[in-house]
Order: sequence, then C-alpha cells, then structure tokens
Amino acid sequence: MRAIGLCFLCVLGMLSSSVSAPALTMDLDFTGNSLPSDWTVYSTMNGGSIHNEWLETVQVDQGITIAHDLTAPMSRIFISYRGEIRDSYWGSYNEVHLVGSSQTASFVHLNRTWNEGDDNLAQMHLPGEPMLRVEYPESFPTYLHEIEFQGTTASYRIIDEATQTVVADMVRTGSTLAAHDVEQIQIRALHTTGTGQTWIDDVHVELFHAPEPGTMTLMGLGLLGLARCGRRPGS
Ligand SMILES: [Ca+2]
Ligand SMILES: [Ca+2]
Repeated sequence: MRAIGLCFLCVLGMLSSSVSAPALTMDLDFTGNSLPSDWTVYSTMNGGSIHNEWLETVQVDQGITIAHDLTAPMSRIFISYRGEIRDSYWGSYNEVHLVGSSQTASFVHLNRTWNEGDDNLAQMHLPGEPMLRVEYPESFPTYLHEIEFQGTTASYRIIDEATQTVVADMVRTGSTLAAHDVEQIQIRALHTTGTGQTWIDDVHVELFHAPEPGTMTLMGLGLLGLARCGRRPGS
C-alpha cells in the first residue's frame, strides 16, 4: 500500500514538473495608442510614437522603443510581431533586444543602402558569438517575426506574411547571456532616412518560468521513485 502511494506521488511529481504552459502571455495591439500597464515607453527620438495603433516612425531619425521588465528568471522567451521596414539610405529598422545586466541579445531586421547596397538584412547577435546575418533582395511587405530564446540557444525567423515565404531562419547556441539572465525586453522601430512608415504591431510574448530548485528536486525524486517502483521485490 505504501509502495502504491509512493508511486502515485512520484507520478504526480513528474507531471507537475513537466507541464510547460507559459507563466505569462502578453498581447500588444496598441489599441487607443496605449500600452499595457506593465510596458513602458523606454525612449523616443524626434517624435517617434505610438500612432495609428502601432509603433510608428516616419522619417529623419525617428524612433520609439518600448520595454517590459521581467519579474522573475525565465527558462524560455518567445516573441512574435508583425512589422514593416522601408527603403532607406541610412536604415529602417524593426528590432527586439533581450537585455541582461551587462549583455544584450539582439534580433534586427533592416533595409539600408549605405555601405552594402540595396537589400534587406536580418541579423541575430548573441553575446559571445559571431553575428548571424541573412541578406536577401529588398522588398517591403508585412513581415511576421518569430524569436525564441531558451537556455543559451536562440532562433529568429522572418516570414513574408502574404506569401508565407520564410526569408530568414537563424539558429545559434552558446550565448553567454542565458534566457534566465534576461531582465528586460525592448522592442524598437527606427527610421533614419527615406519616406513611408516603419512600424511594429501585434506583439505576442510568452514567458516560461525557469524551474525552481524545489521543482527540480521533486522531478529528481519522481524519477528515482519510478525507478524503484519498476524494480521487482527482492531484486
Ligand atoms: Ca494595432
Ligand atoms: Ca535600400
């Protein structure tokens, strides 16, 4: 009877520690040109603003950055958003930065003519690793961005929303900044030269808590207990 009870507790421990629902889900559509209370306007440049119910910058060094502070260490961070960049000499940017106390992981999509010619460029930079870059012919549809950071591995995918064409798909591991080190999420739209709106909208964030030491102990006990339960008496 005692063995059955122990096995039950072990299975319960395994189940409770393997559930992976996000601890927090956030959706920002900028309705009313406002932000949820746990997001702030981190900085603006030359009138960049929440306008037309999205993050909007039009031209000549306009930018806006919004930020959310994480209240606990996260094992996994997932962010998606929709955005457009524009033809620009110095650069038109959609950016996400995952900021730790001294290091930042960056996920940047831009167009620029300066230095390297007319193309779009996706960049993923993890601290301690060389920057990953994907260049592809410039075009200016709405792109869907998907960013995932788990442990020390990150991925960044950019998809042409209308045609569902994947234009960039980068994965890199070995970041010296781990997901549980991230203290703040920053999202930025920036436009330096050119005309037309650079914008970001429909931001979706999923945050998964890092397992607490007690949960890891419970899971370890669960594994140990299951091993014992599976052993025949006297073996
Ligand atoms: Ca919107
Ligand atoms: Ca260009």
